[in-house]
Amino acid sequence: MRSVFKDRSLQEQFNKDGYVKIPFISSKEVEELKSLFFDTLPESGGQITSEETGIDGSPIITYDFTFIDKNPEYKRKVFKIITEYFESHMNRILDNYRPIIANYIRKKSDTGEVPLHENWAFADETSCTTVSIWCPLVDSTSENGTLQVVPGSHKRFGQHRGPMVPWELDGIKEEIITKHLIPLETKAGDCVILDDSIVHYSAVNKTPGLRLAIQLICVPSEFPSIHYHLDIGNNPYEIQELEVKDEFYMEFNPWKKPEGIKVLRKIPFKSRLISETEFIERLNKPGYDREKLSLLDRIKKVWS
Ligand SMILES: O=C(O)CCC(=O)C(=O)O
Ligand SMILES: [Fe+2]
Repeated sequence: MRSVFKDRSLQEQFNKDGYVKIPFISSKEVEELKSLFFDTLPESGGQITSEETGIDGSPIITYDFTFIDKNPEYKRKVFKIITEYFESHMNRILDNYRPIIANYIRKKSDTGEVPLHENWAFADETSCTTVSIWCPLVDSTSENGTLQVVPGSHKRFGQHRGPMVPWELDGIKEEIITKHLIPLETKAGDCVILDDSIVHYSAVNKTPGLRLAIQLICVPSEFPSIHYHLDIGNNPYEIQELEVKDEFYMEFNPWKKPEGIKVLRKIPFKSRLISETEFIERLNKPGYDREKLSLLDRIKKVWS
């Protein structure tokens, strides 16, 4: 498997838990990035509302991410700002990655729950790992809705994830939220680097202050980025793996049907919900990235 980190002990910790927490940017950079958020906010086109997604029965959007802003120019600007500040730090820690999506994540008082989810898949996760660098710009605590994760849940569930692909953990979200998460309290300027396939969540900000954070999604430089799309109306039994340019994420509304994009392969799919018992069993088994390895190992054994 291609490595994520330059440092071996970070890599080992990440392999086991699916995330690491480390110092990232200086307090000066934190303050500048915070100011830049407010300076550019007037250019925001506002968030897509659940009615505007065009999906019947789409739940109310409780979270505030740059990614679902209606103005692509604003998204480009935020991407430029965040990557300028983060790139040298990213290069210091990660082993040759490139950023593809940048978000400011804003939680005003009494708002901002981010439902239990895994981030989408952005590359083939049997040969590499994509990560999110999550960096709060204010101290992030249980009270103001810090990031919470299920340790060791990376590469265990929902391998081909995309906005239109049903998620196998949908039926047990409440159980996971109440029993399996741990909050990662994080100082402003420190970061959590998480495997995009880790199961995570964050609660409402119960403090009067603003909880502001940044997320930068990064993929290995030599890998194309992909997007998994399920056209439920057309064929609910087939996920399309689309090869997309990084620019795709700037113009793209997650609920819109992607058009005119190369289909790399079609993956058979059957929607299925798993029980909490199966969730726990699979947490304790090797991930889908390992299955391929162990098969290879088995072949090697036969021939050695
Ligand atoms: O900022 C949060 O509370 C959630 C962040 C998140 O979902 C992510 O970085 O992938
Ligand atoms: Fe996330």
